[in-house]
Amino acid sequence: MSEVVSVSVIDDIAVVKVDRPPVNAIDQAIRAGLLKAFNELRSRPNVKAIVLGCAGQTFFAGADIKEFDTGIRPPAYHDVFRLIEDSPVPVVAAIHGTALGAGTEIALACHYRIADEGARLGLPELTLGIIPGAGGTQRMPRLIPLEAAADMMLSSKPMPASQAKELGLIDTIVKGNVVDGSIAYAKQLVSQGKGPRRTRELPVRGAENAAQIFADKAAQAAKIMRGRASPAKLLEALQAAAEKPFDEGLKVEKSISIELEKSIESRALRHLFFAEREARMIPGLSSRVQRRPVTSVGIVGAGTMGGGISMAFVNAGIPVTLLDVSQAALDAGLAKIRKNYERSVSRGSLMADQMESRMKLITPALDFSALGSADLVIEAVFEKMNLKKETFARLDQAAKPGAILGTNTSTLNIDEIAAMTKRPQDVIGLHFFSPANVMPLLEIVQARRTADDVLATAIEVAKTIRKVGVVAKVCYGFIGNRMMDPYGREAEHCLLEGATPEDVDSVLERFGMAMGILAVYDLAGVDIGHFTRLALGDVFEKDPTFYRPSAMLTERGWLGQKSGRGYYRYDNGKRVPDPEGIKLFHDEGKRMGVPQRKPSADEILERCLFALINEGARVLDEGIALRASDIDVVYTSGYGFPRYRGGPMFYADTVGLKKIYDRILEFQRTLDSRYWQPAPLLERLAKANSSFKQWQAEQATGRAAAS
Ligand code: T1G
Repeated sequence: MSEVVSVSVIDDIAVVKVDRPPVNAIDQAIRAGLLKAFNELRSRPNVKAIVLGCAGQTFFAGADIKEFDTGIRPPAYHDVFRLIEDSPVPVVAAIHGTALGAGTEIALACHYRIADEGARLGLPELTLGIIPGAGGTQRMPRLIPLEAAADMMLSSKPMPASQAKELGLIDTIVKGNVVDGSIAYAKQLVSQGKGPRRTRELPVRGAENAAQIFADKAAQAAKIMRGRASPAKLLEALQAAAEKPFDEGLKVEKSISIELEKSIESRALRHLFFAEREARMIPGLSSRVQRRPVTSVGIVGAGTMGGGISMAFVNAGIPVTLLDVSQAALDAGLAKIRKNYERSVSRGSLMADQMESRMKLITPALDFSALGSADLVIEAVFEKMNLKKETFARLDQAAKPGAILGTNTSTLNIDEIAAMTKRPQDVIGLHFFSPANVMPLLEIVQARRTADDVLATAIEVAKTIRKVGVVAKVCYGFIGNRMMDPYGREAEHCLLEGATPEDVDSVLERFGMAMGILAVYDLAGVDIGHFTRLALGDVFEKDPTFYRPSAMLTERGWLGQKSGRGYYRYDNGKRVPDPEGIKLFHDEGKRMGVPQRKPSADEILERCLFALINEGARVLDEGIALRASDIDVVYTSGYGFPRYRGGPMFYADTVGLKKIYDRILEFQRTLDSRYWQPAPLLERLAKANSSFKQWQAEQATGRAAAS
């Protein structure tokens, strides 16, 4: 048999086992091996039943996603799965770990499904911009109710075995080794004379309510997956299941799958799947570097960030000592954490006892000495350099030798902060995004003296607390906030040229941004950004129009949502245009001699995005970010950039770097040439008709050759 597919026969039960670490992703070799195995077993009369299982951490975790870019070579999924379904003897799927995508679909093609208690089953294809393409849209609603099938695919959330059993997807749940349990189950089937049970021959469950179900789901999908094509296509395939015979429905599924696999949406989401995993790989940082243990954490500052960071750690079961200078601040911080958990309990996403056990993992403290045993201490005090330096000087005294000292600064120079300690090698930037218990991104900032084991430990901690860690080097604003600067600058300048906040934000939200940049500033606090820029020195002297609107708002105390007014007014929490603010921006623009060009929607979009991308190219050229795909991960998991566009650098490649370069040269002529200077990397790639993807591949090859 092939090295990934093995067959053994125990009494009259054949066991077909697949072993392709790490997650048994189904590729050509597995398909070919299964085809061969099931064909051979058809000619073995002594075999009365077959058990299909996998070695390692999980049953098949889906199709090998890499094959979408390299091409899916024969045998086809449909042919292999049909052969399994047509087996003359019962086939039992033995499911453990996370059966996902084609992993769930192959189980649907089996006649019986057995799972162990920890197993989960899902059809998460929409997370990759595709639909289940190996029969899942046609077979699933024949085993579980149509509505439940639609929910499973629209949510992409794997369901636990217990729920799958309730719905009829799983026949039984076994304790212990699932293959052994499945062999016993198969023997029972044989002894009871039970034969194959082909899913495709079953009627669709709940087809009579199909019209209502699809109407509801379409509305739901349109709301939660704005700008995406695949959800509606999924419903189209499910509709075919409800209305057509199996084989015709399968044809509909196949044509939709082929169409979606080529789409930019799917290419973008597949790009991010691998980009998020590649972000953990740091060239030159050997996987053999010993990680430091992190079993207890100290947090300095019980404000919004400190509270959210504490929750991220206790949610992962890691106890936290939360320190603040005053009892009042500490009580307020703890009350906010409890309020956040109470909201989750009221939504049913957390049990009350889980809330209590998490609150118990937080120990409040007023004295730095309480941090003396923590393995990792993270400072989350106000974004002021003096305060950060003072805090690190105290941490240097209080923290134990070997403790990792993290700073949650979002812009400041971490080398300077580290210099406040006698152990700069233990200092690293851990930049969380608000709300820190929710936002997936963790920008891990490697300072000049940060030790390799500290960096390796930080990357591991990110995974432990279910964050997407991306490594950046030290510069003003690291990757994310540095690129945000020119993006916000253009948005603000458009206001001085006669656009309204609504004009700017609606263009960005139509593009797919979770929220327009000006609404983001109102949420974060207009003053935060203003004072950070003020700390940069003479930026306003050099260019009085530079972020002029936010300066004017801050001067008036119109600080955004927290003061009920910023770029917009907030009436009972509802965002509404503010005619007085708009007039303020326009009058100021005229007073400063800014041409009242009232930029078009397309121009606003290009200026904001191309400024972002151009700065991204500088960040890459300077080595602040390792890969273009890292920037894409930062922006899609921390700044609300639409995942279905793949991130700013992936998006740039879809637009074409030459077009962006030419447009920047145009802006250089028509707008402020001080800002519209093409980044050298962008210029090089545009002139070479190349792309950030190609540049990244060349960098990787170059690094591999050098190592
Ligand atoms: N294809 C290729 N590689 C995969 C893979 C897959 N499906 N799943 C994981 N890997 C690699 C991953 O890149 C990483 O590699 C290593 O395995 C460990 O993964 C026809 C078309 C299973 C829950 O969407 O959700 O079936 O970085 O770090 O945290 O309808 O991986 O070490 O080199 O994520 O323990 C549907 C995707 C496919 C599941 C494990 N399936 N995978 O999480 O490990 S589409 C999915 C996951 C499909 C059919 C359609 C997770 C996991 P490297 P990891 P983990």
